[in-house]
Amino acid sequence: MLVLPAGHALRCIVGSQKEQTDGAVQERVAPKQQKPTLYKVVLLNDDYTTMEFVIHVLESVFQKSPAEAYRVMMQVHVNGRGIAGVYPWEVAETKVDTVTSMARDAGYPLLAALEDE
Ligand code: TYC
Repeated sequence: MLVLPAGHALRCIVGSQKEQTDGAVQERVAPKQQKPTLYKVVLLNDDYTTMEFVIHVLESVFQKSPAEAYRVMMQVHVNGRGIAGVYPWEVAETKVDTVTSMARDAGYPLLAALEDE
């Protein structure tokens, strides 16, 4: 039996079943789920985290180019929030944890959150 964590993206595991018919073996394979459910990692604005630090996070954690990191940082600064990246659940959750610990280590209140696609 395959046990997955609650809310895991991989919900469609049926496995393969074999049926014996007159010596012929028929195989039925459940179609694999094509796309995992994706989640947005959202950065939230605050008045204390420096722009340089947010750019550094976007480049190092979300693999943004310097120009794209600046664009996303300004989007958050002006609109209050912005999308840093879109990932499967476990990757997105790890990115949020990484951003949070980088920010706390540096003494900033920067917040990152997860959002359904
Ligand atoms: N508003 C911050 C400032 O003026 C910059 C900032 C941008 C902070 C994006 C957080 O997610 C953020 N220093």
